[in-house]
Amino acid sequence: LTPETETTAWTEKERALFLTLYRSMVLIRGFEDLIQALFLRGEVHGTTHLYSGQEAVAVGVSSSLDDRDRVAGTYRGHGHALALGVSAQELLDEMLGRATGLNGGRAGSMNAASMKNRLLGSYGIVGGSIAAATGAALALRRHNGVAVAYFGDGAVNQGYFHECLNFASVFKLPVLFVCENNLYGEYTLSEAVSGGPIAGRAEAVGVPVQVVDGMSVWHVRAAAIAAVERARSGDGPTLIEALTYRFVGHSRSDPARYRRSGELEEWKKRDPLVVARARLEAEGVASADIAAVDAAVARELAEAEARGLAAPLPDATALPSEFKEA
Ligand SMILES: Cc1ncc(C[n+]2csc(CCOP(=O)(O)OP(=O)(O)O)c2C)c(N)n1
Ligand SMILES: [Mg+2]
Repeated sequence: LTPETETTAWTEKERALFLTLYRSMVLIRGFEDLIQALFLRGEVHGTTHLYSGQEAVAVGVSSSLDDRDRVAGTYRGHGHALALGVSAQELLDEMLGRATGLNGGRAGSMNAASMKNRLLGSYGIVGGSIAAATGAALALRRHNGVAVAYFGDGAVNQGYFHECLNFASVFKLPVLFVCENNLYGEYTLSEAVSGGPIAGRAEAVGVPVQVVDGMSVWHVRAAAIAAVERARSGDGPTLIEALTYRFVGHSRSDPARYRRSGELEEWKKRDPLVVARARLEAEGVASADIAAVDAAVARELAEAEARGLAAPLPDATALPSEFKEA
């Protein structure tokens, strides 16, 4: 894998693609900052689990997928959704509980789903995404599609993880098991509650593992491309363990005081946006082009905020369409 600072003589097409990936990461970061601000103003109800710091994982993986594929995200799922092309407006309206939201304002932060964007759901049950993707893979293999499950380092101690990896391995299902290892499950260091490394668990049931730098969209993308190719060729699942870090607490009420001293600062040096900007610049992408992306995203989010806050609330007395008789 190429360190971000090395130049590899990108083609014009690559330049455009990589600037798009950068834009997607900037959008996720800006979206999460906006959600946090709106939450503090009492505009976002329920809870939120922000994706800040982990952007390179969803963006790198999504860049390896196409229309045949499906994704199961987690409650930390705003990034999973945006990386698949869900519009910031629809997702924001959903968080604001508006009728114009992705799911009519009824899913909120933790349950967003979008079949048109290949997102099966954002699973609030830890490990639930693993089961959903494994099941989806049974159907997808008929169409040469691939299923992706995002889950955290905490989820590898769930029964789902062991059962599904074994099942997918035996039946050679086309699944990418993407473990976002951000070191913590809620307020607990995963190391303190896990009897052995994550990779060993997958390898024990015949699932190969790629451990990647989860702060580099290029490292994640390269691993995902290889895993997708393996899955589509009928060779079975891969576990991608992306080493990453969340820059904020677990959820809205967590000040993250359990962090070890200096830990956040160390990881911020590998902020996926900083890493990506450095690489883009090293490849000769003009600073002005990068700044233009930043400005365009800021505009998009400001407009989305104004529109979202003005959007109508759902009719609380109307039955959601799924309860109506056909
Ligand atoms: C089955 C189940 N058990 C417990 C919880 C409570 N819970 C929510 S998030 C979380 C931590 C999960 O950590 P990890 O898998 O590392 O994901 P991260 O939040 O770090 O992305 C727990 C225990 C839950 N939602 N579902
Ligand atoms: Mg975790």
